[in-house]
Amino acid sequence: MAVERTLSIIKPDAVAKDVIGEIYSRFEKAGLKIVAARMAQLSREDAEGFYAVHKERPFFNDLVGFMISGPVMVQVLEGEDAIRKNREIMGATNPKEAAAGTLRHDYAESIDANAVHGSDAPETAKQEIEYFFKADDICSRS
Ligand code: RTP
Ligand code: MG
Repeated sequence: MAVERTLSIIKPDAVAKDVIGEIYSRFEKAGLKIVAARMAQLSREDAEGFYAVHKERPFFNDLVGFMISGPVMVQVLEGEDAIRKNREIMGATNPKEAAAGTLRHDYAESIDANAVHGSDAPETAKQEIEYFFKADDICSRS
């Protein structure tokens, strides 16, 4: 299985709950190494650009409003099968459907305030990493 990189965001709800450390611990225990990280207060423009793929969806405005409601923690995770593994650790989009032991089961309030984001495919991972980080800001650890 190839070593991959994926973009992860700890959303404003989970930052406000002070569970950054617990979420990082889940990543590390699963073999996902943090190779770049920064906290950011996204502007409306930043959030709209990041979620541009959802522009026509009915939840777009709420999603953008939520993502700018407080600081987020953005990180690049590196490891074998990192994209799929991170999605597995995150759990289903709707926390009511998320399996026990997943981040969204344990830390998310609702489908809007759902604690974490993770890239869903290699192409989106590449685009999303480039959205937040310059190549020089990422430290390879594999
Ligand atoms: P994410 O992109 O944040 O990792 O989440 P995801 O892949 O599991 O879900 P996606 O379909 O990409 O949707 C992005 C975010 O939009 C919000 N959402 N709300 N009210 C709704 O029906 C609805 N559907 C999606 C969620 O916060 C989701 O994480
Ligand atoms: Mg998504």
